[in-house]
Amino acid sequence: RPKLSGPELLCQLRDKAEVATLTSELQPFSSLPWASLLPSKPLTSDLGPYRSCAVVSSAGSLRHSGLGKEIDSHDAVLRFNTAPTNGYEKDVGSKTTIRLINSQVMASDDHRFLSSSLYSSGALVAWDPAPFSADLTQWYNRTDYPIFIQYQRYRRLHPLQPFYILHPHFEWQLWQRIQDNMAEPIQKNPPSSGFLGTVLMMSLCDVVHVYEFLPSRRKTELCHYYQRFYDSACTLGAYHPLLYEKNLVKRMNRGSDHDVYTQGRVTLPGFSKLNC
Ligand code: NCC
Repeated sequence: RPKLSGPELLCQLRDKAEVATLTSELQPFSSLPWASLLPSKPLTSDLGPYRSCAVVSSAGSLRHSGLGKEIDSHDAVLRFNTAPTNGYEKDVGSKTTIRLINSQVMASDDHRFLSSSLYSSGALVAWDPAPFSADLTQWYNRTDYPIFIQYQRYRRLHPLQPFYILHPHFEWQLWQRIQDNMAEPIQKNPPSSGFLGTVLMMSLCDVVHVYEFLPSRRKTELCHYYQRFYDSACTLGAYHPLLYEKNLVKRMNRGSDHDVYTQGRVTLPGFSKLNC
């Protein structure tokens, strides 16, 4: 199979990995008593389009980056899971437009998902590692973590905050893009939040800057910028096909290698700006 060029990869992603979220109209959710807690419209019709967007990985290499001002200068900023801004503004900024969280974060008592103010700014988007190509009913009856129970609780406590759930089809479509572009078989686990969020923003923004997904010269074993925990698997991946995701992002990068080296910054075009 011929190796796709950066522009070809971008077009393939645009055409074969469509961001979708659950809506109150969608079966089997529409027949559940709590269906009305789900948004009536998909995320892509409610949010954006934005001109410029920043995706802030949670990598330890953001520490001492001084990228905060640059990150906040974007029209929209996406952050992940429990990544804080308080106390880290100089390196990661303070604006949060969207927070993408995995179902583990919603379920664990440690993260105080229902009560912590960490989750209250911007829109929330949650996802759960659904079984590969399972239908929605199968997934609903056997989620990895109790995403739907926690979703209902959160929505009742914070009814005004926009809150979406990613359609598992999107996870596996993206996974398939990764697999089809790699010579070897990759593990059958969904992409990391980092890759899901990057493609989500490419669907909403004219231009996307991703920070410290491809590590800069600050590359470190420190897992997160906000925690004293060291593990190189955070950057290279274990459960998620992270290394392969990074390989694809590197191929699609329209910025310079120097930008990656000094700022940890990748520049990706929004899907609406592509000429395929
Ligand atoms: O660590 P995590 O990811 O929350 O990081 C968000 C995204 O940033 C990118 N990243 C992070 C650290 C690093 N050194 N390099 C990076 O490139 C990755 O793209 C990552 O996706 C997740 O993807 O949801 C993940 O979540 C954590 C954990 O569940 C949450 O942080 C909540 O505590 C997972 N860790 C564990 O399960 C122990 C992680 O595997 C994936």
